[in-house]
Amino acid sequence: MINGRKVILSGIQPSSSSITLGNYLGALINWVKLQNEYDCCFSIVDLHAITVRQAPQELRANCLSLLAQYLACGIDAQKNIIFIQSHVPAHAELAWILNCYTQMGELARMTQFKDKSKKHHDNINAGLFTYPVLMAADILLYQADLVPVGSDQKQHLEITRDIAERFNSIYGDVFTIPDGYIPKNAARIMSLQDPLSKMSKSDPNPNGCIALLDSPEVIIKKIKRAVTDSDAHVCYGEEKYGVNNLLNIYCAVTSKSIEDAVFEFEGKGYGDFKRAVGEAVVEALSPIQQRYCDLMNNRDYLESVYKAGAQKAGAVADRTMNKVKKKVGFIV
Ligand code: ATP
Ligand code: LTN
Repeated sequence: MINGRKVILSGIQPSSSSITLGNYLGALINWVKLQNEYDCCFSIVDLHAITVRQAPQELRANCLSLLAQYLACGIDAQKNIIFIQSHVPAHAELAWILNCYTQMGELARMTQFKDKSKKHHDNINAGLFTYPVLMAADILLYQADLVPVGSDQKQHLEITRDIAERFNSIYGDVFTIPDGYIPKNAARIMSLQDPLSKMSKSDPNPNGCIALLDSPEVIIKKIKRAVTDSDAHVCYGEEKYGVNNLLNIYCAVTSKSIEDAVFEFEGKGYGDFKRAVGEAVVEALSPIQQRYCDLMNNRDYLESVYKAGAQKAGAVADRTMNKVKKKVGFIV
């Protein structure tokens, strides 16, 4: 609780110039829904992003752009704490302490570590390995009750709970034990080119992923080229991974149920279906893109948002940090 209200914390890595439709539907769209009921902290997790090599100029630009994307999607800078992770030193500080309460074996089981080590076999750094501990620090610093994320983050939430419970069992009630908030339909949006793998910001094949900032023409084209199957029947089914994914996207952006969507496309081919999905995505993203352009023309405003965010987040984080340091036995 921050002001007697339950707390939410979540974050996205500034690892690309635009977030994906997966990030939007899996995470951000829920942040917007939850911001009226909870005290929310939304972070741009740049410390996490450097577990993969980033060009400095691009990282700086991506952070500012991601902030504008948060705001353009409807995150309210007055109601919420929006901040850049590296602006609050307590994240790195608590991550170090929690590293000493986390087992190598626990971290070695993380599927994201295994996936990313395969993708970046020339840079399997220690940060990539301890990435979940930093995420645990992000969450526990703010005593978050709820963490809205896509289903790929389930395992990281479990290890966060384990670390918090272990720490509490030694030192008493220091950390709130957080729960995940994972959407039903859009928990895992898949690549349009390989519907067996997750749509991801850092996918080298741009056709697999729809960026929030893609133009209407590009969105329509990418969906038209999306991998489906030879069955030509719009329905939800086993092994119809591509069609299932498009149905999930369609339902998430239009708020329709899967049954209604299947009924709507009865007797229609994949061409009509893909056109409708493309148009629905364009309609959902266009107003966001317009707001994004306006915000990017107002750098002073963006700067004022992240500066105020750093101050507010820092104050909350320092309270937890003080408690932790005393419990561990540091002189404070
Ligand atoms: P990267 O490609 O750099 O690893 P990413 O696109 O996987 O990044 P993150 O910044 O790691 O995205 O994740 C931000 C949020 O978006 C997390 O809550 C994550 O669960 C969610 N998310 C990411 N990809 C998807 C997806 N394909 N479907 C649903 N949610 C997703
Ligand atoms: N690990 C997440 C990004 C992330 C996060 C967080 C999400 C870092 N810190 C705190 C929720 C809460 C990812 O890789 N998608």
